[in-house]
Amino acid sequence: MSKPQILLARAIFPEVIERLSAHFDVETNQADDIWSKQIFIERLKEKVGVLTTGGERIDAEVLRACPKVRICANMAVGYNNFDLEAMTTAGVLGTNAPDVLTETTADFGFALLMATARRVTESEHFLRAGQWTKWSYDLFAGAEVHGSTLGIIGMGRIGQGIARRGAHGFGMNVIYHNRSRLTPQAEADCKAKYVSKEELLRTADHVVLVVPYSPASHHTIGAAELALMKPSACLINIARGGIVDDKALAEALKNKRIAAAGLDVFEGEPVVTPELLKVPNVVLTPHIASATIPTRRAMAMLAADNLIAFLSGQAALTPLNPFAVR
Ligand code: 8YV
Repeated sequence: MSKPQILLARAIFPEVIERLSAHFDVETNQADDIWSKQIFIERLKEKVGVLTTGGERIDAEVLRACPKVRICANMAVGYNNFDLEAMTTAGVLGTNAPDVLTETTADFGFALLMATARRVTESEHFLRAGQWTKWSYDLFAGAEVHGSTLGIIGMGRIGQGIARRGAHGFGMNVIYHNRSRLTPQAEADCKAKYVSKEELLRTADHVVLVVPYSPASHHTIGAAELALMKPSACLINIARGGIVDDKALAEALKNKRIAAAGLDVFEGEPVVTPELLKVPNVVLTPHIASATIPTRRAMAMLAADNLIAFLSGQAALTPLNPFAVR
């Protein structure tokens, strides 16, 4: 009997392909080509499932053109590349990859905060350019991290991981804003106090963004919000491009409206707003917050396990729209 056909949209760990190949007839993309939507549709047409990364959009057009597809397994916790409503209407299951990346991503959020506050990359560029001729008392003086106020917008699993690092590791005063308040126990675990978004922006020394992207969270931080922040504050975005108005941020950094920013995600990535590339007080990384080999392997394996479970008639492990299923 022939095996069900699935598609892997991007290059992936060989051991994940091996695992999937025991169950499916697998079309891979180990050359890691970035396919146009048309090519993606061509490849997907005859498949019942697909392993996507955050880069492949699954919308009504794709679903109409590929009626055999039953599951799209995202190798990412964020799933704003899925039109979940269209998927539900079409009876297609979406799954994401939560939990396995929480601590790694929180580590990186903290790394970006540290690098931004203490001007790590800016000072390294200076040194590499041969500009370091003498020590001076204020050379690359940055912002204090320990004991400062850490404001977290978006207090899901990753936000709580960052809060724990700040409160327990660095003695920070943690405040947060979220759609809903944490339980008293969860607040106590990360020593975090719930405040309004406005109070957070006005009082935090460091603002870290960890909210999922949706039309409602588009430009959570724009010119008006930047205007509320302390001139000495740092802004960190490890959430999604589009949560911050990158043009407004570049302007705020240029005018020293805020001290610095650390960005792992961008509007229109992998293209970066050119104005951001011109300002020195921003640390820029190419969407690598979950990028350790064990974590990326666990994300890919979870996506693979979702495909295997669902397509063999069992419940998916991390479903997003479990009632969609045909
Ligand atoms: C992924 C991410 O690496 O999980 C997410 O939501 O942003 C990253 O960890 C990226 O989306 C590629 O799948």
